[in-house]
Amino acid sequence: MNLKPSALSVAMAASISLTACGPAQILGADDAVVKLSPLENNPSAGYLTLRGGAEDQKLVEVTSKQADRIELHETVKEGGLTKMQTLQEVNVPAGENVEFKPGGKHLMIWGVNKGAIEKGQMNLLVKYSNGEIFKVPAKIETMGSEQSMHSEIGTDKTAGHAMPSETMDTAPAE
Ligand SMILES: [Cu+2]
Repeated sequence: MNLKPSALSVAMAASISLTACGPAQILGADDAVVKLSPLENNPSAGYLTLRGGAEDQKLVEVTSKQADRIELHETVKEGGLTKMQTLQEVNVPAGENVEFKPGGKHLMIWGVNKGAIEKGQMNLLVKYSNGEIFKVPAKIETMGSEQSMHSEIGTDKTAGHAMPSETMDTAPAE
């Protein structure tokens, strides 16, 4: 099947923004969580929701003082193969929410510092193309405590969330 859910959700969002006459949504980001990799040298995954403002923006960078490096990634399925792509930026249309979630867009985070892990909390700095930077608190949870790593990242064999350039050869999901 070649359903295009993205086109559908864009259409739905457009009709909502036409009928809603309230104040324009304010640019920001929230709902952040970091799923800590159980293996120290493997990257952790991060999820959050970007909130579009009055004008179209792009997410250009996410950084943190409590981590060595953060990349923007997207898990994509192509003919039964699952792979991760590095994203240079993410479009955040005016008034729309862009969700980072398992199996889709996510943050890949290297070197979360020990102090943050002990506190169970870190701050993400979310930078948009207009230059605005938002500090977003993220709860740090251990990957695989209540759910297996596979179900966290998606339905595929992305255990350990291998390095970004790697293509993962997996059986079709579902
Ligand atoms: Cu990734």
